Amino acid sequence: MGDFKLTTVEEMEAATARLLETGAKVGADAWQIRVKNQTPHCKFGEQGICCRICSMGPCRITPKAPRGICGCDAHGIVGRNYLKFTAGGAATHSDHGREICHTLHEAAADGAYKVKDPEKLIRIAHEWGVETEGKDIYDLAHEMAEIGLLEYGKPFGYQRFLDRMPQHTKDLLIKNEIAPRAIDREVASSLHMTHMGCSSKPEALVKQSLRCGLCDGWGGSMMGTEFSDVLFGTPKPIDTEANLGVMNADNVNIVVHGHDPSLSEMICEYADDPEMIAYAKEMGAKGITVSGVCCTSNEVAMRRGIPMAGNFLQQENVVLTGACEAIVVDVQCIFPALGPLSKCFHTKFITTSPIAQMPDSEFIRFNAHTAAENAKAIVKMAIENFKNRKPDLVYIPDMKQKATVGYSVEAIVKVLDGVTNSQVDVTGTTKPLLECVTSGVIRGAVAMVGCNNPKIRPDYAHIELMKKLIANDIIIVASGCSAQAAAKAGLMDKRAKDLCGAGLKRVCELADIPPVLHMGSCVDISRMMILVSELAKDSGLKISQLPVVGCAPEWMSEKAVSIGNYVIATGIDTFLGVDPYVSGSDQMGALLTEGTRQWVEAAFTVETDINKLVDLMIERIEEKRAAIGI
Ligand code: MSK
Repeated sequence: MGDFKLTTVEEMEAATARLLETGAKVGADAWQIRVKNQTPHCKFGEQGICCRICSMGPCRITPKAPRGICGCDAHGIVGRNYLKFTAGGAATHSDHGREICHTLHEAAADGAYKVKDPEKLIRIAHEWGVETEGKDIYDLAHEMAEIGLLEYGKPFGYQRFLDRMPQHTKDLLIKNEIAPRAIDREVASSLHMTHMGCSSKPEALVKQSLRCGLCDGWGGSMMGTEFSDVLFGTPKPIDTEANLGVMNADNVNIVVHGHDPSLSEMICEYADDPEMIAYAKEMGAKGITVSGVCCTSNEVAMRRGIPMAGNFLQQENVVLTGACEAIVVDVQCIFPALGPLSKCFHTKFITTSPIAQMPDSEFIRFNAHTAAENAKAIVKMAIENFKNRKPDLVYIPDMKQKATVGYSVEAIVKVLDGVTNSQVDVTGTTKPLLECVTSGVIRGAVAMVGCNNPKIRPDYAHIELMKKLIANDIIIVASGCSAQAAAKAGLMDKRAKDLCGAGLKRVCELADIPPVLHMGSCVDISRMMILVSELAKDSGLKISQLPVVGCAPEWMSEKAVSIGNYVIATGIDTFLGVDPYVSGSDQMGALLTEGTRQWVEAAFTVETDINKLVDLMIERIEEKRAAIGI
């Protein structure tokens, strides 16, 4: 292994503690302080048994008051809260996908946005039955963008991408009235069902949660991913670095944060412009470093190798380094705390979307028409802010790891072509991967996703679970902040193969891959759905029979609940390390952890003890192997 060593959670915590000392000097607030102020949490909220959907309450369920004023019991209240949570997440991801459709609609040969992967656009057009022969690629892009936008409000039919599912999965969803219709309809129907005096039957609420989640994963998110690839390129393996040490004290540091790549792609473009670099030098810096936080970071890391400064609970740390000239955000997972925190330093906190407007920020409204000039203005603003840095506040932890990222489905299929012993040509399919699984060289796969949550020691669950899984020859595909936790620790360095069991290590060597494959951002969990669908089709098995599970050990957002719903509705058992506020209803608990199997052949497992969680996953993978006789 040479000098390779994982970065430990303890080392990351020590770096954070040092940064918090700087924060204390300047009177900065921090999430660590706010967590203390907010605990213990409200027990009613934690159990999901507080209802405030009408103004007769708020009602809270207790042994003495088992029903709300309207007569709704705990099961109905927990169920409605769960569905609302899902609808919030599905709306958020899908609106991101809608923005990408609009960006595609703006693409032009001489414009800021171009079509970088025309083959993919043509492939999707063929899937959707759109004539491509003799069409200008930009005319086709605009036509496809419009068809995509209609998926949000079409009056009839299901989401087009359901045709990518194995027939069995699609039939099951249609039969059980879970197949998602228009995206906006599923979100609106969910809010209709949870209105006072509508659904209070847990089965109905859980079924709609699954359907609403599916309109995200197989609708809005999938379009977000696919059309981002068309616009910015389908990811291929690329080297980058991760953790706060990627920031450079000599350079102007611009940190991009959020989710939508339309903005960050442009920022990266201009930060690389020789004219801008010369301007930075004129202002006393040696250059410009762009790094990222959260899923915007995943997007630009996968396509450009832009380094990842950190994940969700590290967003304040980038400002606390005192070396951040601008933190530029688009949408989702952005702490409003960044406004007041930036005021303690010289940092410019720049919001850019009407969807995410925050106090104490500078708002530069970003849109596809003015993308180039907006991005240029932001980069200039950051450069001009370099002189305002206070050198005595600058401390960048010397902590970073190498990572190889960019494993789209296309890239995974390509890199694994080399590991087959097959006599027949199986290149371009998932069959080489299946061979590794059926022979037992790889025992199975885990899709690790989701956020950080102060309820779990940050990154600890992600990293410890991954270490144990790879040691047991279980390959990991990761996205979102889970992927960044892996990269920060060093698990996306190819040398991490030495931490694997003998089988997975051999595969990593043959395919020249790390044992944890970075599949992208939160919307890119749709890539994982495509991969399992291909595995099922190539093996002749049902998705639910594959030795594959999902896991979100530190999740926190509504989007994560929506994701969880579509992952189980696709047929994949999913393991959560944080309870989704359903402990107040045994009926809801039973439905989510077992009852959904009758409709979608998969369910959740909730286990807050991380050691037990990983053992349960390994057990489930081995059970699935035994059931299909491998
Ligand atoms: S950014 S949703 S904290 S994974 Fe996609 Fe990370 Fe969770 Fe946001």
